[in-house]
Amino acid sequence: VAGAATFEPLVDLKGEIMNMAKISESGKKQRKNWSSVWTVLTSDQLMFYKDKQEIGLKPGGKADVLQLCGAVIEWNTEKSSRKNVFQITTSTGSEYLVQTDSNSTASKWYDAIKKTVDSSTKE
Ligand code: I3S
Repeated sequence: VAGAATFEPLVDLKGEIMNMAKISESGKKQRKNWSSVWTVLTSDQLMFYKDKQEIGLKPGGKADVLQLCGAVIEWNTEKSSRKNVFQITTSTGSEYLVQTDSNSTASKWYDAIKKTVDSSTKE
């Protein structure tokens, strides 16, 4: 149905552990502090959960929820010495670094997030 909300991810990706550091909040720089998070992608959001048990619970939990509409995703080699780092900048000016040592896992998530950014931005 045209215009109906869908929560099916374009690419089914959920519940993988990655490292995440939020480096700015609404345009304000924050101290980099890496943490391990369970990462879930939906049709228009990316969620970072500290606790696997919280995946699938209603919003309002402790997850970091990024709206991907209007976001930008780019590989980044400057802001960390770690490998396979990409940065997501949301339309509200928050910046997140995401990283995992596995090249293929990082590429898979990068590609899926990019697709989701593109599709949710043109809607
Ligand atoms: O950009 P920085 O300051 O080199 O980032 C490092 C810091 O976040 C560091 O925390 P402390 O400032 O508490 O030492 C982290 O432990 C490092 O992992 C950060 O560097 P990398 O290159 O891992 O992002």
